[in-house]
Amino acid sequence: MAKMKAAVVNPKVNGFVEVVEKDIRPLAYNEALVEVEYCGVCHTDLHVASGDYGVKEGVVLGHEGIGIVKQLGEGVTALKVGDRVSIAWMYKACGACEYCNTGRETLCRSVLNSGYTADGGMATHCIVNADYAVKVPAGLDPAQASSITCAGVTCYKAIKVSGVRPGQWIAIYGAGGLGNLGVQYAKKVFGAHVVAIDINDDKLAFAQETGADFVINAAKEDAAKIMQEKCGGVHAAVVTAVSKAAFNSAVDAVRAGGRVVAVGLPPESMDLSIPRIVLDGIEVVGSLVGTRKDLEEAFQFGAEGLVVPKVQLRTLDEAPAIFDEMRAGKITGRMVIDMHKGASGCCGACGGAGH
Ligand code: 8ID
Ligand code: ZN
Repeated sequence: MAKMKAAVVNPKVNGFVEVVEKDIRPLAYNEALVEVEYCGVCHTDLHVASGDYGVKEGVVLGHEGIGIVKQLGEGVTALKVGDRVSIAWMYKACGACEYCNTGRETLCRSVLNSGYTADGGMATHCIVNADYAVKVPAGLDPAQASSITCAGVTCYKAIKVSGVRPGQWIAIYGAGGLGNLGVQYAKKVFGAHVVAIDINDDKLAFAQETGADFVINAAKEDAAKIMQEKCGGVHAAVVTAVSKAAFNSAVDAVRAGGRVVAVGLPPESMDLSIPRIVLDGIEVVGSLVGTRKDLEEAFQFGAEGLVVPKVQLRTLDEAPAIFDEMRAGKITGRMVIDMHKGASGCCGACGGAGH
């Protein structure tokens, strides 16, 4: 049986992630084998590895994968060998329920998620369901496409859900892997005015460079108060920060009738003042990644150069170190594993530098 190298969850090792060799299982009906080129490390991978949503020992992490189709299983019509495709959080849905049939497929009750309930893309190889692997458009750099596969599309969709219109104000809480792309989509695609809020000055400096109209360090200042003073409260807020303090602040930062879109996944509860919600007509709504169509759209804006993910390439062997850096809040932009960089079992022709 052919083998692959993969970053898997192991609660017993330091960082809860280890790189192992695994068998590549045979393809089932409508599946394809993808040779992974790049896979970004999302904070959700850190939540999964840390057991925040239950113990997932042995699962291959990763849902920001990009790779090339190498082999087709029986029945595949949607893909051909050589296609460049994504391995996104939505590994596969049922395709038949009320959610799948009403444009809300990410909410399908029998969905499988890459790197959580299905083996994901943080590996040299990954098996995908052909109908759920979204093609990467020509002209989009595959390493940058990896970041759009989760971070980009999640923010793109959340801004759609926020209902913000051109010329209105939106707050993006958390300027990390997701948030810096949220700033770019909000500004360049939706035509909104953008406030970026974080607790780290480096991430805020980057948010400012990529289009934020102004930034606030929530560790030093009262973000909601500043937004109420400077722009009369924002029309919408997208919260990607991994802290309930940011969710609470967002409710205070929006103007009457404003909408708070919850995206970050800290495993805790937020406070909601009932009079604030009722008297000011505030809406709080969750948003989960994006549909295949959302991803196609989010990719296209990347291909057109409107949104440019900041990626730093690393090796698969560095996966445990990347998780430590993310836990310590040290990453600006996205760490992306280049499966060919320093890969053992690589053809050698590139000297480990990548193909
Ligand atoms: O579909 C979804 N809803 C979805 C998709 C992908 C990721 C949700 N997520 C979730 C992840 O599971 C995670 O909980 O979004 C969250 C952010 O993911 P990320 O952007 O990949 O994480 P990051 O790069 O570590 O960035 C987090 C940022 O939050 C800031 C940090 O400084 C960092 O820049 N932050 C924190 I922690 N506390 C803050 C606070 N109180 C804060 N920013 C502002 N205020
Ligand atoms: Zn993610």
